Amino acid sequence: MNNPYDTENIFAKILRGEIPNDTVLETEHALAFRDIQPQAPQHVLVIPKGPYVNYDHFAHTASDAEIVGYTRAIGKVCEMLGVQPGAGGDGYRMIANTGSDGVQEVPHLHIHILGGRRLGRMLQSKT
Ligand code: DGP
Repeated sequence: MNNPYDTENIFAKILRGEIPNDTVLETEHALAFRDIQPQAPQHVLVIPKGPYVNYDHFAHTASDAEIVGYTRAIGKVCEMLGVQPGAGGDGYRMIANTGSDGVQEVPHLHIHILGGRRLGRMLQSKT
């Protein structure tokens, strides 16, 4: 599996503090910040701090501590945004666009958490 990581991608620059961001949460293994082009009232990106291109790269090569830390950070962000259905929220959508078919613009793993409105069907029914 070949997942070359571009250290000049925009999220790498955010992690290095070279570009500002609207931070929601920072932990040992993750950073969450508001998307610059929000598509819902709540639109937060959660990224691991390590150099992972996409989720399958992360799942195959990250340490257990990174995987747990990243996953817990995603859960914490959902809690902070008040979108958890089990805690009175109205729900949310998690998206990880990956590669060319997934129309991934930034080659550093990021999960979008979107909420605050009805988001419609996941995909238009084209096959
Ligand atoms: P995608 O790779 O297609 O999942 O989308 C990348 C997202 O990243 C897109 O919603 C816009 C967002 N984005 C791109 N550049 C920046 C930036 O410099 N700051 C922030 N906060 N978000 C960005």
